[in-house]
Amino acid sequence: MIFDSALYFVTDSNGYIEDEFLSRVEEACKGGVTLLQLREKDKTTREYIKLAEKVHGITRRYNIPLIIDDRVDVALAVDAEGVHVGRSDMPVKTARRLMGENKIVGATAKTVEQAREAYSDGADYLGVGAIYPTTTKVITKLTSVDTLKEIVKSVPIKVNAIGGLNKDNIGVLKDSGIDGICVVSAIMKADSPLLAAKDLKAAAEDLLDGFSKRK
Ligand code: TZP
Ligand code: MG
Repeated sequence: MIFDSALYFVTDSNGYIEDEFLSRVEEACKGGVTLLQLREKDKTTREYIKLAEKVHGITRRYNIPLIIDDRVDVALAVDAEGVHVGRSDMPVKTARRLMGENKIVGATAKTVEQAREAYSDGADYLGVGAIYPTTTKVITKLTSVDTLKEIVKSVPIKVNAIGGLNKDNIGVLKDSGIDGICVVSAIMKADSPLLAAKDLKAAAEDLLDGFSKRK
């Protein structure tokens, strides 16, 4: 599936009542997000599916592919456009087999070796980070921009940077060869997710201008 990962918004519903969460998701879509991941860590399977159906209703209206974090079963249940698997989730190979060739499978990679393995196992894109320390609840280590650049050079699939990124600090990624940025709080916690997404989109386009090699 062809997709644009320039501005990849990873959601976090923590601290929001559902209506507020969904309206923030919609604002972000309106603001120009190109890819959206629903990332839920504490929901039951039933709750995850219910929320994913609602989010998919929104993303479909904006033609934005929906990626489900961690859970192939939830992705299949709501016919999401893809799934993202981390290092302790289902192996990329298995996720690819279950999702089929026409869905997006994303993977986390923190080293060149992990990146090569994810690519050969069938991943369509890699999330690499954390580039900066993050306030989002996640178990992660920092990945240097040098490692990010090595990863970009070592695989022919899209690579997105993640972790503590905002419109004022993504300059370090200039000429890194990445295909896009992933953000959680820069949009999720913004006063206006719509304006935040707009600003980030412009900043990302500026950053990626001329060198995104895998469109
Ligand atoms: N993986 C590495 S860092 C991170 C994830 C899921 C969280 C990024 O969140 P934020 O708020 O954009 O720093
Ligand atoms: Mg995961």
